[in-house]
Amino acid sequence: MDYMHRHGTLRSRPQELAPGSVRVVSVRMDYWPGDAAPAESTLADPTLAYVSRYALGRDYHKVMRRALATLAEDMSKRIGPFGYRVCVDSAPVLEKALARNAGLGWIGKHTNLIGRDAGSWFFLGEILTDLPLPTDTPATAHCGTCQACMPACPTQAIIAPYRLDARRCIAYLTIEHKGSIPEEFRPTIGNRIYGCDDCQLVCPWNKFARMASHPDFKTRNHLDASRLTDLFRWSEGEFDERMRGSPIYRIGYERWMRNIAVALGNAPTTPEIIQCLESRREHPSPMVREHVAWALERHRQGAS
Ligand code: B12
Ligand code: SF4
Ligand code: SF4
Repeated sequence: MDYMHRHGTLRSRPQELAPGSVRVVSVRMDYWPGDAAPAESTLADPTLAYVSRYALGRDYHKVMRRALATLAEDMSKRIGPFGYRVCVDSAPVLEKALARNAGLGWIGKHTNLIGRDAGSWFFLGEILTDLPLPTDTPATAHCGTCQACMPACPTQAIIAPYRLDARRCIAYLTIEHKGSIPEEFRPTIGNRIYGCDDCQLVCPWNKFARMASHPDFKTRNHLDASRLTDLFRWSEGEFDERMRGSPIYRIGYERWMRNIAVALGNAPTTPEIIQCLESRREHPSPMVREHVAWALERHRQGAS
């Protein structure tokens, strides 16, 4: 995530990103897929792959950017042309701080934004504009004495309330991190092959979360409850074909195989799992080979 450094002060000064901007229109878009198998049941079965709820459907960057562009066009039809720039997950924008100041919610102890009426299963996006729109009142915080997310984190990444050590977070380790996953974290990753939701699953405010209404967030490719062995058998061509249009496509086949190898190392020792891992022992990628060897060694030692 060296891009965070590179952007310097741009992160706190959106007007440098889109010259002339004086306001940010901050928006939420719900992504919880109502059609998916319950998160808890997939997490509880170590032979299944757990994919973070936000990544079960199509890539939100495209979906949300399109929706924001439509919103900006609608606004210009009503009020005439104005200057704007649409952002979704753009590295140089502090999206949660902006959303809090726009009144959309508060930053919870797990460091995600929570809305009283929406929980936290939503994405954030912005329209930076030169329109001098009226401003909203920042949201107040409502974690209170609750700390449920902190002990729920499998890798103890929430090192203090409101403080995340990103290097420990499974979302970082399985999505952003390019190299070998540090061995100390592999057992605690469990069956989470892409991202992690545990800190949000325990958050009491998510009883107010809403289902995604956008059809692009419907579950694709049975990613809500696929068998690890089935996914590990995909060729690179199958990965490209099935994951095109998904946020998972961004990590590429090698990291995908690395992550599944770790989960297979944490799965119960069965002839099918051993055979599946053995079939990748000579994988062309040294990184995949190393994770496969680790997984096989775990089974040999009876650690799973
Ligand atoms: C880097 C990043 C990550 C990193 C680090 C996460 C983190 N908590 O910072 C990793 C890879 C670990 C990650 C994981 C996830 N991420 Co992420 N991530 C981002 C990204 C690109 C930047 C966040 C960032 O800048 N962090 C650095 C710290 C310093 O900033 P901050 O936490 O945003 O907030 C602090 C600052 O705002 C500061 N602050 C307040 N005012 C000011 C003023 C100034 C001048 C400054 C300097 C600072 C400051 O105080 C805040 C509290 O510490 C954002 C998109 C974006 N552009 O914002 C998405 C984003 C935060 N991620 C998102 C999601 C969905 C996730 C995951 C849930 C994905 C998953 N299921 O696997 C997990 C959640 C993990 C967790 N518990 O946070 C969503 C969150 C939506 C929400 N409801 O909050 C975002 C907003 C993407 C989006 N467009 O929707 N993510
Ligand atoms: S996403 Fe998972 S690993 Fe990251 S802080 Fe939340 S519970 Fe911990
Ligand atoms: S689980 Fe509790 S402490 Fe953590 S973010 Fe939710 S309300 Fe706040």
